[in-house]
Amino acid sequence: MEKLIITCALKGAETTRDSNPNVPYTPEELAVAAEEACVEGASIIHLHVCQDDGTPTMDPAIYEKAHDLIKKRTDAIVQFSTGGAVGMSLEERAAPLDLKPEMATLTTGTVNFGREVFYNPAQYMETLARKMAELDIKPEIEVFDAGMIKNALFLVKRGLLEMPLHFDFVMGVPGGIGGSAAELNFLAGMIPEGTTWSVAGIGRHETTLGTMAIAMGGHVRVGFEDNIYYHRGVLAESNAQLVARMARISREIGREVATPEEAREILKMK
Ligand code: KMH
Ligand code: ZN
Repeated sequence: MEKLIITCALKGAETTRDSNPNVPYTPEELAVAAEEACVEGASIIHLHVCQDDGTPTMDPAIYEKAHDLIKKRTDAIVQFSTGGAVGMSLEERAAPLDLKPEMATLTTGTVNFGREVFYNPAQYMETLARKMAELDIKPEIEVFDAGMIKNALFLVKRGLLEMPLHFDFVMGVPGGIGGSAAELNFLAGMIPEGTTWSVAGIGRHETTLGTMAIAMGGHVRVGFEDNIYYHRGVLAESNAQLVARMARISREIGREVATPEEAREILKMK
C-alpha cells in the first residue's frame, strides 16, 4: 500500500485555550508545534492563525510570519486554510493566498456548522479555485457532506480545478456528514479513480476514522482543530501526540509513513 500522509491541523479557527491550554497561538508556537508534529510523522501542516488572544484572523502578515517560521523548522507542505472562521468574507479568506503556500483548502459547498453556517456559494468556490490555479497552489478539497464531491467534479468539468484532486473528508461536524464506517465507505466510493483522499474525523471520530482510512488506503488528518482529546475526558498534550498515535497504528499494520517529499509525489505535486 502507498505510504500514509499525515496532515496535522495545529489549531482551528474555533479551537481556543479555553478548551485545551496546549493549543498553539502565536506564529512561534505554531512553528514549534509543526516541527514536533513533523518529527512524529506529519508531512502536511494545515494552518489557521490567530491574534495573540486566540481570536481567528486571516491577516496576511500573521500568515506570513507563521509560514516563514514553519518553513525554517520543517520541510512540510504548508497548507493554508481558506475556510477561515464562520462569517469571514471571501476577500478575507482569499488574501493569504498571495503568499503562495504550496497548498490550500477549498470547501466545495455550504454546510450548517453547529448553529452557524459555513458559507461557500458558487462565487466563493470559483474565486478561490481561480486564484489557486493562477498562483500554482495545490487545492485540497474539503468535503463536509457528500454533495461537495459532486460540486468539485463539476469545477473540474468547467476547467476551474485540475485532476488529480485530493479530497479531505471532514466527518462529524454537527450539520455535516456523520462519522460512521458506512459514511466513510460511501464517500471513498464516490471519488474517481486516480484521486486521493484523507479523513479528518471530528472529536471522538478522529481515531476511529483515521484507523479505518489507514486500512482502506486513504490518508489521515489529526490535530487540535479536529480533536482536543487523547482519550475520552483526557486532553491531548500536543498535536505531536495525536500524530504519533496515527503513525504508530499505521506502522503496526505494515503501512509506512510518508515524508514531505514522498507526500508531494503521492499528491502529484512534483
Ligand atoms: N473553520 C471552519 C468554518 C478550512 O480550514 O478550510 C472551516 C475550516 C475549513 O476550518
Ligand atoms: Zn481548517
